[in-house]
Amino acid sequence: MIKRLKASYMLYNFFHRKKLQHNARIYKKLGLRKWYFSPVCNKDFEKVDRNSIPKSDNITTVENTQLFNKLEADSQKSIEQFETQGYAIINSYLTSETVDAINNEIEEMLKQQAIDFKYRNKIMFAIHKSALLRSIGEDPRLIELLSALIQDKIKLFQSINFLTGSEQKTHSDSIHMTTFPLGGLLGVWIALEDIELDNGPLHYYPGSHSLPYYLNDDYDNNGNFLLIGKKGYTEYEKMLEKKIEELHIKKSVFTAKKGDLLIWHANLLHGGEPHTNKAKTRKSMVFHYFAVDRICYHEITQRPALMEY
Ligand SMILES: O=C(O)CCC(=O)C(=O)O
Repeated sequence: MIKRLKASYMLYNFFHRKKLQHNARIYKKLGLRKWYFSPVCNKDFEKVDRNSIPKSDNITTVENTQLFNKLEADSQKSIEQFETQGYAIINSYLTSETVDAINNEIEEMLKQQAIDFKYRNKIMFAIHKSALLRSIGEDPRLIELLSALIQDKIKLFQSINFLTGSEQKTHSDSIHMTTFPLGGLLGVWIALEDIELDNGPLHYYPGSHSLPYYLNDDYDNNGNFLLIGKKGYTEYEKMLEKKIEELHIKKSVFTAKKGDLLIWHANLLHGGEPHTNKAKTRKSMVFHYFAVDRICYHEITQRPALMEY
């Protein structure tokens, strides 16, 4: 019950004013009567015109970005179909040496207990501990390409490192990391070793980003004035499973080579396949980016997102 109390999140947020100024500025611009520490969810924006938040100016086109122009034709082609497919793959984005350096860094940080696993097998926010990881997530050429893909200025929000398959059921990141207007998030997934069918590859549903954004409303998880919704996360997963079945959409599996990178759209349905061969690891890294000129929050828990500046 305590975990559902909006007041407990508000108290926590109250002491993180600086990291919540980003949203507060936009609330003010929109005339929303909301404190920086208040709960926030999609319902708050029902009456707000999405065009009242202009997109960032001066964002170059994908074809004019430095990274795009250095890529092989197959990766360029994949990036060009991002808008229709909701994902793009860049083959051999990182060199084998860079990937080895990342894996060594993770191993060393685990040994030093500078980082640890959360939610079973996720190493969260290692970018806060490693300049190397942060420099990869914040590589200006990658940032430029990602910004061009959504024609909005973006900023690295979090990293997740895995040594084993996530085995996470199909979801859209927009239930976890949401924006107003919707769509201001990108995920970047990097294979830190070869990943095959038996060590839990990433899966995704091409084109699924064009489906509606399924949010708290869609599985009766809005809660009330005092409490966030009471439906467990498995209820969300079940709702999506049903939608996928009804819609007959087709799954793809990303069997990746060490250093390959996949970008997903804020609403692309994706997850992790079963990791059946436990003799193997599944080393990978995810970066999530928020569009800086949007309200950034967590729909499922109705918390504003704490942004590092
Ligand atoms: O790496 C995976 O298997 C899935 C990761 C994922 O779904 C996510 O970070 O949103």
